[in-house]
Amino acid sequence: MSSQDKIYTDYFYHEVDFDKNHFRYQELHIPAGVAPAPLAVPPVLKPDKVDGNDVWFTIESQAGESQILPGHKTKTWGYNAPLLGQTLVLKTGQHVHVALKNSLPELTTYHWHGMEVPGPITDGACHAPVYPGETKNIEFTVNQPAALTWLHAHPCPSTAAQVWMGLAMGVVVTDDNEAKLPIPKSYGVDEFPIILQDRSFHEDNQLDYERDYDPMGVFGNVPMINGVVRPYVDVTTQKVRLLFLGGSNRREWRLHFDKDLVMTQIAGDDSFLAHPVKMTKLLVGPGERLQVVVDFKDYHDGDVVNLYTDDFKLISFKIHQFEPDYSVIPDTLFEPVDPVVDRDREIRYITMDEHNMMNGKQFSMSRIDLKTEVGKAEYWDVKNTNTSDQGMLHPFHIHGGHFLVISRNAHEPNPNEIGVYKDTVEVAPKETVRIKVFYPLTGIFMYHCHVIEHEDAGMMAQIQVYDPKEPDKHYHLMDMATLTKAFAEERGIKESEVWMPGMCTEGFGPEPTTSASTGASMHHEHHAMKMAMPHHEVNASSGASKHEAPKPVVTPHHEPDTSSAASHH
Ligand SMILES: [Cu+2]
Repeated sequence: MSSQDKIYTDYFYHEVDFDKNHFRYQELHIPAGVAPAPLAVPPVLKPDKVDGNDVWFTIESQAGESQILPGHKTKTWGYNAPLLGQTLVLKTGQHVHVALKNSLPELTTYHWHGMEVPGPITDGACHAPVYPGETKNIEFTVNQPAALTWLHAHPCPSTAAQVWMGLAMGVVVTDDNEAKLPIPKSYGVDEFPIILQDRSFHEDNQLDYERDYDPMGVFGNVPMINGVVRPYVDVTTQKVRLLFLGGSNRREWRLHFDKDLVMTQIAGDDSFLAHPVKMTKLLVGPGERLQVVVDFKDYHDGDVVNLYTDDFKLISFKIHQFEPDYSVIPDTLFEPVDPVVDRDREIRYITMDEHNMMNGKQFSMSRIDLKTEVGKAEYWDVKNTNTSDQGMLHPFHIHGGHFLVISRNAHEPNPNEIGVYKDTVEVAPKETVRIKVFYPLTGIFMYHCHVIEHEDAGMMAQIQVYDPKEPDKHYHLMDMATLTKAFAEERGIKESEVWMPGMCTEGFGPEPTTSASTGASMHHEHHAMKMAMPHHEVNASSGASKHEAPKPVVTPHHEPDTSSAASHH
């Protein structure tokens, strides 16, 4: 029996843990007057220059305006585009030179999520700021299998705010293995990147992240799929490959088609699956990428097949005439290297805890939490310690490397996470996921929850991956004082007025009384942030301005408040 004969019909997670059951969950809706529109397919970014195996690109962060809703355009940010970006296509083996240009009014960083690049500068998290008007150059060799990875801003603790404005784009790695596979691969014809996001729009159709801020994670109430609210796809081939990217700050996408049309998952975050997995339901968490092939053979010219998240219609596929396609997805797509873990190597224990902590601590840019030798695989047991009945799925992500999922609570992992390189894995409340981690390159790398508000607020830590010849290599690291000063100068305000969503860790930021933001108010509370509030205290969607919102609950103690409606973190 082939692995493809079995069809899975569940999301592999318990419904009680889904974000829709959470405090302040926002239902999606289509605002009045939004007409169906073709799915935008980001253009492929053209290189500045190609010379043999070397290729040069410029990626420019820029501010612009986008017609997302009828009426006023929305002020947005993007890469070589007003919103999101173009798609960067790289080939395994290429040596890539990138000029990172910042034309935004404030500092940003360029993080290669899923790419095996050295840290901390090339990796592009908070230690690698590019200031307004500056261009910085990086280079790296692509040394990983075909995958959809992505580039996004990562200036912790303002990552979420910049991604919310639009700083995210697809980075597709191709290789010889993919070229040989009989799967759809005509970009924009039968292969579509699908960046799944949600946003809320305020007066004049503008985004207002600070108003929407919620340390438990920000939901938007309008879908934005490749920047389009109500997209359709013209299907002109029998088989179509969809490259889903979980680009929301918080929302999980629970995808399924009309009549439970089968999706054949062929790839995960950082590689193809060893063997394809057929399913009718697919959960895409923040930061994750999952590629599926759908076969429209039972449909005809004029039919429409819809893709939903829960019961909300997300994308319509309009079937046109197509040639029959007798190709068969092979039983083996990829042969992952399964590195050996040295017998004396100890298991690492990582916890994602309430109050946005990791291993009981909030993130500090200047603290190295772990050290490991480059190229040595090791097991990590990643545990979600949420115990309240509203505990969330936390998508655990590592920079700079990849992992194999070994087990969940000592049982088999989900079928679609076997034999695939991943960098982000959903961990359910009270669950321990064992992963086999492999860092191929040296540097300092973050690992964190990819609910972006959680990472900004502290559910993040750093590992130094060292060469044994240089175990104590010193890196120049960013710090909150420098970051706050830079944002103050760029925004023309005092340092004490700088608001960053998750600047909780080192005691910077405005006084609690001057801001309604739950996050800002908690900055001074260091390790005692109270992430949970009763419904009547703070309502992120109330529309109250930052000077009118009710005073958030701040508990200057470590003890969880068991009377609270939801103490997730
Ligand atoms: Cu989280």
